[in-house]
Amino acid sequence: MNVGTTVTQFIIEEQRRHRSASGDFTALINDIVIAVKSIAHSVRRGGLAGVLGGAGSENVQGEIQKKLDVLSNDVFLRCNEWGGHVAAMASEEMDDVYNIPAEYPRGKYLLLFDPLDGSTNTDVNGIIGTIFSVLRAPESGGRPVATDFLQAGAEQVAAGMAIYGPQTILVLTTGHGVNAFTLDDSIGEFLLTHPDMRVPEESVEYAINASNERFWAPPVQRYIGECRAGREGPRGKDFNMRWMGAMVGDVYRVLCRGGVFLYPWDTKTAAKGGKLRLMYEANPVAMLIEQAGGLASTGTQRILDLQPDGLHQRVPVIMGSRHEVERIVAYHLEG
Ligand code: P6P
Repeated sequence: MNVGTTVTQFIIEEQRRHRSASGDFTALINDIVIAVKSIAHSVRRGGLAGVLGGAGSENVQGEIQKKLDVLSNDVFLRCNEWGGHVAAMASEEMDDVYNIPAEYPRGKYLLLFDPLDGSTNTDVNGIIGTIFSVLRAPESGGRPVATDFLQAGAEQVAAGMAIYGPQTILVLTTGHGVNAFTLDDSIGEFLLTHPDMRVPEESVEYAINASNERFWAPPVQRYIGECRAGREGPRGKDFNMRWMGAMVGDVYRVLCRGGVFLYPWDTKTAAKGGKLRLMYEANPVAMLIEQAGGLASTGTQRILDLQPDGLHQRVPVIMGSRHEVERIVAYHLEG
């Protein structure tokens, strides 16, 4: 009986096809996958395991941490610190860089992650997920510092996200397209179910938190207004709106059937630079979207070109179907 293509088999076969990285990379992805499986199990247990509700602490963002935020962050650290593939880690939930304990060897990659994206959904059984990004560590082999992480998103070696929904799905890119795997609980393996995902260039769906409309810049107000005007308006067709409160869920829908996801510049979050974090949210998801043929912009700049100036830097995010993002960027250029 054919088990199907596991993530490990896929990565190894992809490396053979592209004569790329060493087994070190495969082992790193395997450690990340184990962390995702463990988080998925805790998410599924929820109230049965006493992991819902607040942790009674705040993260570097000043956000109240959920118990699952803290648990997921700890799982990522435990699963990735010992293998000798990672030189250091950074997370939405930690102020500074996490250096590998002295008893373990340092590896050649930097791992960044949002261990639980959309965690305000945890207590209402909503969609949540994990986002991760892989960069190269300094060749010096020394103990990385925060500035070593400040690489443009275009430098990412790999990026991915897990969606904890009706299925547990892992979406992965190593720079050669985007593939998604579904967790088969009966054997505890992610199996390839969505090969070579492509974002349709056209779409009639947009995802935005519409309650912020009064805070948006005019180009976004114009674009969303035209979508809302439907067939009677300048677009001449009706649009649909979705908003899951978890970027991983909205972006996975965009990968499956097109659309545009926006958390644009607004006067409400302008002082902080935006809502979404560049290094471990926008960059990895932008790599997935671009590798699937879509576009990812701040509205005026390609996200993957941005030179980061801080580990927890925030940016406006507009990403998805090529023609829709191009239209929004054009509206920004018109002012
Ligand atoms: P709002 C989750 O907190 C997150 O970072 C994204 O995953 C999500 O798209 C967005 O914020 C939701 O923001 O303002 O609708 O709560």
